Amino acid sequence: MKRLLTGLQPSGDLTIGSLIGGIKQSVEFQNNYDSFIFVPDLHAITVPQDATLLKERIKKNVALYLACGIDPNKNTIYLQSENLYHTNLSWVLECSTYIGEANRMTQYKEKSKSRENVSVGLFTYPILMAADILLYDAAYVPVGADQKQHVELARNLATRFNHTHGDIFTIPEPLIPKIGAKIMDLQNPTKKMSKSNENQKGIIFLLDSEEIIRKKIMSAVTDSEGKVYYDVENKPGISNLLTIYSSFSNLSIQEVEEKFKESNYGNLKKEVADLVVESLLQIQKKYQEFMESGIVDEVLNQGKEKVNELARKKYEMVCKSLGLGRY
Ligand code: ATP
Ligand code: LTN
Repeated sequence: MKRLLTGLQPSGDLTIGSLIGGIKQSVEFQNNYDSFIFVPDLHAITVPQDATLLKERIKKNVALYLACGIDPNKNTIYLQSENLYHTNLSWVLECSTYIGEANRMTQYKEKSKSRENVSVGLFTYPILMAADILLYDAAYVPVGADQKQHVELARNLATRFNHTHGDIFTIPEPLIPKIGAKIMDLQNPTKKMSKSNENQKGIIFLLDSEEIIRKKIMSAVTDSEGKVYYDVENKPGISNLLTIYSSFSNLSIQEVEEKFKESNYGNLKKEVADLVVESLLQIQKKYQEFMESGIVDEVLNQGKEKVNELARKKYEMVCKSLGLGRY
């Protein structure tokens, strides 16, 4: 069975963007692939984090994965920092990454623009991501559109390494959702909804209360035309709402457009809010149950043991091919 792997940074609370771009695809494919889902906590510290909050978020994220439908019997679930081979392999890959290709990563350019003291870790983060993927021979990596370039870097690094050192790594492919590859900020619909945005009014977090979700959706920025149809370029706000509805209802964009073609913006927003509230309240109920049970530690312990063993084998192959150590 081919392997599928993804991770969601605990750098902020998870949003409906994280659900649609990352988790939903893993849930859909968990019956068909050997699925791995992990918490890339080392990625989160590429920017400063509060230790207490980070620790809480790591547990919350795992409980949220489960609440969103990730089945612990069908998935290997683990923390990146509990497997030292991720950073070991990352170093090896850094040594075969060209400065030029690392410099081309657009997310780094974006994220470093708005900060003063940019860490080297933020710059090398895509290489650690490549290690996360290549360590386990993942064939497919479900991610939102913003992560496509990083998966492409992982492909290039794997291809280069294999070319020089033998057939060591599987070449991974990104799986980008057909609908919802980029959920936009409700207040600024030309910008990705991102959990680390300063202004939280445009972001729907998975754990937002019903009242907050409704408020955020009802005050989403739209346009003045008054007609509901899908046109990302000229109607980014309305198109985003249609996309959100489509992702939560599993209807196609055309079906959603048809459903709302006679609606005014107020009605559309209300229906989107109803659907999002219904879905998130169900997730939140399950989330509470998982947080209160001991299941999070249980699945993480199992995952830790399994992935350390797999990673050790792969890392030894890598070392051997490079002449490192005494293999
Ligand atoms: P940050 O802003 O801190 O970088 P993020 O919100 O972009 O975080 P994650 O939550 O770590 O990112 O992303 C998890 C997965 O969800 C990734 O595959 C990412 O591409 C996807 N994702 C995140 N936000 C969106 C979005 N707005 N639309 C679609 N996919 C998204
Ligand atoms: N960089 C990703 C999170 C991430 C990831 C990964 C996703 C880290 N390692 C490996 C898929 C596979 C993000 O910021 N969303």
